[in-house]
Amino acid sequence: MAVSQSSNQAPAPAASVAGEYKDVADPDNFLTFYVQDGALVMESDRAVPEKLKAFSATEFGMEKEKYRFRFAGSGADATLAVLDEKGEAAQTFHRVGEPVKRVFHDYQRTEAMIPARDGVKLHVVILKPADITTPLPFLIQRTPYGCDGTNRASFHGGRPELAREGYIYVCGDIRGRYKSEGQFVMSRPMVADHKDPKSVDESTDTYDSVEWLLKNVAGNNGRAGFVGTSYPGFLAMAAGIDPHPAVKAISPQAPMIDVWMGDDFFHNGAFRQTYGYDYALMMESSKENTEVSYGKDAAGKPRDGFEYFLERGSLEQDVKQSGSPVLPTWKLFLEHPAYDSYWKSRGVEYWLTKVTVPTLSVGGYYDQEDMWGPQEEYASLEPHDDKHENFLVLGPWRHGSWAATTRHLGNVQYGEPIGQEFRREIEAKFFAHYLKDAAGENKAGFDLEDTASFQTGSNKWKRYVHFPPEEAQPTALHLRGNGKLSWGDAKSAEKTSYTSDPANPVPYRHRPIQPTYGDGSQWYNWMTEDQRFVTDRKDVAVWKLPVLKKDMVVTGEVLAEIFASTTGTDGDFVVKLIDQYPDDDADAKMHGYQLMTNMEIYRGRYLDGFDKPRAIKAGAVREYKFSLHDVDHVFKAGHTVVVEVQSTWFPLYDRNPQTFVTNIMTAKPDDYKPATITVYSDTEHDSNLQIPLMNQCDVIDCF
Ligand code: PG9
Repeated sequence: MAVSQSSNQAPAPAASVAGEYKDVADPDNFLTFYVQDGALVMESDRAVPEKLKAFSATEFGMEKEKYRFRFAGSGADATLAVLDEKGEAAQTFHRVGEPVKRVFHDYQRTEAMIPARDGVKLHVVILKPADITTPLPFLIQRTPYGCDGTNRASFHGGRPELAREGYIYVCGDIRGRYKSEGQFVMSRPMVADHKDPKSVDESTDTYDSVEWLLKNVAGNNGRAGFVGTSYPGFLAMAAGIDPHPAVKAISPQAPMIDVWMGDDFFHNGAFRQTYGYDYALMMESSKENTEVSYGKDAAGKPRDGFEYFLERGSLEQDVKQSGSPVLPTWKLFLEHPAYDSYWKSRGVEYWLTKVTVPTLSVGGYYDQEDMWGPQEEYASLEPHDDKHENFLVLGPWRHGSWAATTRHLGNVQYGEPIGQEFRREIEAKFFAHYLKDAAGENKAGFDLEDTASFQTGSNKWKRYVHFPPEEAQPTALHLRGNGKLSWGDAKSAEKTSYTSDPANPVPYRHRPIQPTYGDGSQWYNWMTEDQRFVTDRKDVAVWKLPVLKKDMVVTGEVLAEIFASTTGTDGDFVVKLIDQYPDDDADAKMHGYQLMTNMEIYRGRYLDGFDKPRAIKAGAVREYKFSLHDVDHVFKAGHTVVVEVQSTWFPLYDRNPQTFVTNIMTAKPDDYKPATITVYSDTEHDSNLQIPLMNQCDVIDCF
């Protein structure tokens, strides 16, 4: 490549490398390079234009970033390697055309401390487009994760479509976090008595923030929208509870709705040991995020979380050996393991009794943290949706991964950049429709009647006038003897037994297990991991249907109805619905792959009510009925349907001692005992999964 030298001898960029470059591995990712004022400039959909420093004739980089761009070849044959910190090529791009310049508004950044009704001051960063003169709506995100880094580049980087549309973007630190005053309370209960100036919660703080912004930020159009993912998703939901009249649209994305019932900290009473321990440590050790470590092993390598939590035992020991004071949320876990008023007061579902503002809930079928929240939020609001303002978007995303522009999740390919499609076709249009004044492409384009779902297996977007669609027929898939599944129920008594030993629990993902958000953590994609790594264990009971002759389309909620006994007096039930790919699948990575489509756990002590932990009578057959949540999946002809039941899922969930103790959080080593679990299949005890079939006749006629 020919590169001319500038007068100070630094290599100057060559116009010959200018162009649009496409990522070889991720074909929806592009980078553009062009020469401006003698320097090479890089921009992309998400990256605001930045001048690059020339390190050599072919190597350029950003001042503050460690990675560099290395060009080779020229013109139509030019390639680009993005080098990581070690100088190794992490990504390769090919030149595909002339440079493409995007729209980047000139966002001006200011900060303010907003007084809440009780005098506590809440910190916000405000980004206002200086290049748009018409009044604009507010787009607000409130967060416990810190707003200091919010600027023009981060807005374009995180939400490129919304940044391009032009909003007065506001990031607010919530009470007690980062630069806001007051006390942080994890999943702060809603009190929502807006008439009492002393009573504050996230919805009143939201209300006060909107009120102040309307009066103090010139050039607003009197409307506000809220967006956020996960904790900020919960905060976006809070904006819709007794909302400020200026709030015209909210999009709670992966919001937690009830952290005991089915989101971050417990699922049906089973404690999420790694997540509960790690998250409280991260959030409550200081006002800012703290890094979590499980220490090093004898060889100086990071410890495997599986061993770390197994050795310590119960949460009480985790806390004692942490070296940290007992943090407020740990205390809550230790003293309130059951669903009492402490947890109920944190449940947002109790407040969702009307659709106060247009609401776009977004959730991932593979959300490892808050899969349940968005599904439950939509379902709670739906009966009250007289004006068709309750919308749902579901797709095969992990926690928040609709923000990315990729075509796959872990090993599973979807063939389209579904996150980008959602952001462009639904999210950007939703906010423009409800918040913007002027008619424009996005304002006019919002056409979602109710639900959009990216159906896996067929890998197609579907739209439903209601979710689940009326055509879906809940159909019993029976767990028979000898590892067989059948659509017909058992005529004779059949059963399946396995022994579960808390000393040797089933890992929930491949080991080693890193701290949740630690270096190299494999937490993000564990729900799409191939289940063959545990299927052959003796403590995992497995049932299969014969290979499917026709596609089986499953859309809606899957329910587990398991009749089982245990030789112990307490126990957990994990049920997994799995799509087993054929050995000759077109995608070599998927040969024989066992992909979970639905999964959930239930803690047996709560059979009489989540607030009433009781011992189970040893040997008695009991019914365990619980939701495996929504799905929209085509089990393709040639695939096999598999169901697995097991009683440990460690260390995601703490181990159940399997002998009843008053408080599992403080269980002693001797309390943990093996137990034999028997799953029944007979006319009285018909263990089955209710599968919402869209093409029932096709499927049942197959056999
Ligand atoms: N999953 C996180 C969280 C939300 C709410 C409570 C606790 C944790 C999050 O990603 O924000």
